[in-house]
Amino acid sequence: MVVAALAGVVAIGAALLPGRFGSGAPNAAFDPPRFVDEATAAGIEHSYDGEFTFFVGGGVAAFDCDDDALADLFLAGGAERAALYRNASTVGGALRFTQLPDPATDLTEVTGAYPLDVDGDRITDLVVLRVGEDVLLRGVGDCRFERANERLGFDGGDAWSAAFSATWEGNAALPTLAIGNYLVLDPDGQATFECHDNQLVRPAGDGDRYAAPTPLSPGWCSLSMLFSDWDRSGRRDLRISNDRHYYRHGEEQLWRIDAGEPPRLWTHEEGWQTLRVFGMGIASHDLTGDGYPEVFLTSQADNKLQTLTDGADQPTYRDMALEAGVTAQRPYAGDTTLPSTAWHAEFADVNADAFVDLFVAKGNVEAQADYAARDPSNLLLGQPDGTFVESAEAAGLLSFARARGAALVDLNLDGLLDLVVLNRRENVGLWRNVGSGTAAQPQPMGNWIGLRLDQAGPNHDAIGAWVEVRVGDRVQRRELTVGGGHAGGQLGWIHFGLGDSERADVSVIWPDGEVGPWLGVAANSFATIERGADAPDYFTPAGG
Ligand SMILES: [Ca+2]
Ligand SMILES: [Ca+2]
Ligand SMILES: [Ca+2]
Ligand SMILES: [Ca+2]
Repeated sequence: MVVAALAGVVAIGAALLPGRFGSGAPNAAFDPPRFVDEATAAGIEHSYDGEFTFFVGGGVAAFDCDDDALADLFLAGGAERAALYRNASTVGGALRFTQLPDPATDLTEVTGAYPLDVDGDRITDLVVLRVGEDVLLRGVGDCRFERANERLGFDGGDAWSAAFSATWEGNAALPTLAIGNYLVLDPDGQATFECHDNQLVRPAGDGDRYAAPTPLSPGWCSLSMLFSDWDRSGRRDLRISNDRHYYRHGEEQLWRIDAGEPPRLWTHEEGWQTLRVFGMGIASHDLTGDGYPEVFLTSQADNKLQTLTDGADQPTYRDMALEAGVTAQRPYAGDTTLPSTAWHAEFADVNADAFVDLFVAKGNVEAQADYAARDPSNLLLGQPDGTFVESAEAAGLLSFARARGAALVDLNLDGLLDLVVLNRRENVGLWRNVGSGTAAQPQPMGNWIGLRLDQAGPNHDAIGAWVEVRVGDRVQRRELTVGGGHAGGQLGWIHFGLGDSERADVSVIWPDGEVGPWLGVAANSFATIERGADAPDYFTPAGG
């Protein structure tokens, strides 16, 4: 039986294999890295709290708000105040954070937030999602923010919002924003059992203010949304994941977004197929190496991994979660006989072996007896054959706190991706990745690079670009997106693991489709790829 089962796994793995890798290409997965719990020591004391309207949400935004290259954190608080923490870690050292109290950012009723530079002034702003009015916070430097709804003509509405994505259409001065809403609230602010429409917020003409929102109707209780160039046409369509707990006739959605045209849903006649899940989070990554992103959808019980069935002519997907080993439908420890409840999901390479890994945040909604109460988050390590292996406990990440939002981000700029998790009613989980070493002596596992993109114009972070990183004849691809996950995202260094390779070749396909040259980038360095430049601009963190 064991031999037969193993043979089956090998056969499936071979079928998933993106291609034969040539000399110098990474060909072996590394062990799990070690994560050290540093939440309390780092000075963070924060949980996501509140009753029914805060059973969902709980997002983390990770981005640099004081221009020191270290990612700072904005944490949703639900019924309690949200909190902004400045990163005071030393490069390669223990994690340290300092709370920055400020009425502008310490908002209540916050479900999540996403960083992006909305007004193009090169200071990152924050779109804050709330039960009630959403707030656009304009960064003014040194981790200070000011409300900018009026200045930018942004109508934050009064709905229960928990999902967001953004894209730039054409040469617009401002990004197009999509806001995902959950249940309709009655006049007393109590939840009904009817799903609210979502909203598309586009710039008014060529101006620097927003037009009135366009409803994306019907809404089916959205908990994650993502603009992505799924067919590599240069057009970014809006995928929405919806919670079937509250709809009878709804489904997952893909809105076709053509610049200057009204949004419209892709139809079944055009190849979109009905899928009904308890949709909570979206993560996308090109796992099969064909240039098109696979889409991971979190849910209760089985999670989904969608891949295009017949290429990019139509949005027809099949589920490959089982063959890839990422259904993660039950806890690997804890209440192992009950189904899981999954929220934030994120692809990143935590052991830098050049095989991307997948983190899935899990936790009971509140006290749903049909689902696991002790439901630890997953760390699924990518393997050369395209499968994933559960490794959270070996990595030191076993926790039974009810996780919601999260971010895998290198918080101390040592090239090892650290992890922050926002929990319901319990303190934030914060883990420093020490590789194969210890807290006192971290030891890198694989080589890595951290990249930022820079182009002229309002979209200077080049959201919508694809970054290709080549080692040997194997290419990793990442689409730069704003959105997805569960109620939070990050903007900052784009991390790639390189395995044992001492360098990588990097090419950027810019948001307008222009293909940049292959540039050599030395391993274990941070570098900005500026559009038109013939070499990377290396950056050394202070004290690093
Ligand atoms: Ca910072
Ligand atoms: Ca800005
Ligand atoms: Ca990996
Ligand atoms: Ca780190």
